[in-house]
Amino acid sequence: MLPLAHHPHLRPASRPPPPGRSPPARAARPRLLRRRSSGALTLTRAQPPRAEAGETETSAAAATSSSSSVLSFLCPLLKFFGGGDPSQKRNDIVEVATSSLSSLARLPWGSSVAASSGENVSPTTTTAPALQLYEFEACPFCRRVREAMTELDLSAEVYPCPKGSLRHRDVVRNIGGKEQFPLLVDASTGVTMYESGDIVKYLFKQYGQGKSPSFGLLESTIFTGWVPTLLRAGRGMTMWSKAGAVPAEKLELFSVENNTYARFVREALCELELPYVLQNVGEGSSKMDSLLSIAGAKQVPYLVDPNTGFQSGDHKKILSYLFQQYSISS
Ligand SMILES: N[C@@H](CCC(=O)N[C@@H](CS)C(=O)NCC(=O)O)C(=O)O
Repeated sequence: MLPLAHHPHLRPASRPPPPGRSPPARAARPRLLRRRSSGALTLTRAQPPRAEAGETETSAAAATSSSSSVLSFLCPLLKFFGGGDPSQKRNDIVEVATSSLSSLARLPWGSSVAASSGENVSPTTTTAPALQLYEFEACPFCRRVREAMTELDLSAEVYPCPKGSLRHRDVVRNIGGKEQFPLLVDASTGVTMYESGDIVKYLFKQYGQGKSPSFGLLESTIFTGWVPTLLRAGRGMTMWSKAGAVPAEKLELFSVENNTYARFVREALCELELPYVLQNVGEGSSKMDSLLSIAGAKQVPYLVDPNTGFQSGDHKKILSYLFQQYSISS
């Protein structure tokens, strides 16, 4: 299936793109059933699996709604404090310290594989995963979904939707009628859904081979989910004002959700609104050998840009490459 952002029946954007930037894509709205879940709207074409009996639906819903309100206050504040040009030279000590503390706050989630997805993925630039995730890096609810994907050893096409997004937010509105993140599209089952808790349960039901989300994953968002958002001062939240054109081919990132250095690269890809294939390679991943053969080492982050041939496992080189290559001036 074509990624939604590349759907052939796309309408022109309501906002003009900046120079050198492709026009935003609009996907034809799929036929969706609507149901109420946890007080929020979930959209689905096929009925997603129900939550396991005994799962803490109510507490997760309560946690979700209170953390939503915390964030609605936090996000504009972070934009104020965390503003600035993400392409500028950074203070390495502050960067590594804040990202390491973020990783600590999210232990033990998103580091290792808990259940094999059974996904037969060969991580090459030609493989298109069936899962499409519309998200932004700083969003704690999106983080929970990426953590679950790491635990399930799942890869996904990521369509970053930072604030100020020129393309992907339009696509999300067209699919589900509102800008809410995360939004998951599973092309292999036809399921399309909002609500991070529902998405995590769906992924485990569909790809977890009987396993459940790891202890506390669903409930943890209210406690420490916001910590990386806060510590990273809004990095991976807002589109960079000089973000340039989108390349023909998706970039490919080997990443572990809770890795200190992989976080920097995901933040940059988000700030540039660059779609990419996220190859989650947590500890125990079936894709480790492929990473070894591509990168020469089992290390993350590792970025491959099929548009230019750029490949690197050095996060500083990757950041400087991305902000140079994909700025308006390039
Ligand atoms: N209950 C939802 C909450 C999702 C949510 O509030 N997401 C925020 C981002 S953290 C959002 O979509 N905000 C709207 C925006 O960014 O425009 C979930 O768990 O997925």
